[in-house]
Amino acid sequence: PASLCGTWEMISNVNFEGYMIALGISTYLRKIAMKLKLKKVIEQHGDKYVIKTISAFRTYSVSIRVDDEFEEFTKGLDNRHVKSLVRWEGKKLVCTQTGEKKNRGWTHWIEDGKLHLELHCEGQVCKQVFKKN
Ligand code: RET
Repeated sequence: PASLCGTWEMISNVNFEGYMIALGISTYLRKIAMKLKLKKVIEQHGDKYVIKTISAFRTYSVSIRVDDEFEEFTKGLDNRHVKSLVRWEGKKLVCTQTGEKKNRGWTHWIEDGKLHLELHCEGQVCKQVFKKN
């Protein structure tokens, strides 16, 4: 399957606000976050992926091993501790984040040469698309 690796620039962002509200992110932080042009840098080192969400304001980085549950602290986002498990479901890289918030996780996949990311929490779904830099 097409590789997720590379540097990606956000071209669309639908319902980021709803997702952030579901996470309990403050109005103040949401206003800042909504204005950001996000970049994703995804690297693979052996069986490890590093996914960086980069903005001028704040950067969030996570290292994952597929099929290997880990403790994630969502530092600078909603600052929660979750148990995260990332798996391949066909061509999609799917993460479930178990913790205080129900139905929390994300899915990354490539479609038409673009990186698609769906973020969900409780009943909210945010859809972001990135083009290759
Ligand atoms: C920003 C700015 C500060 C407020 C919020 C942010 C959101 C970050 C998100 C990151 C998602 C990361 C994923 C990583 C996958 O491994 C932009 C840092 C809320 C939603 C899906």
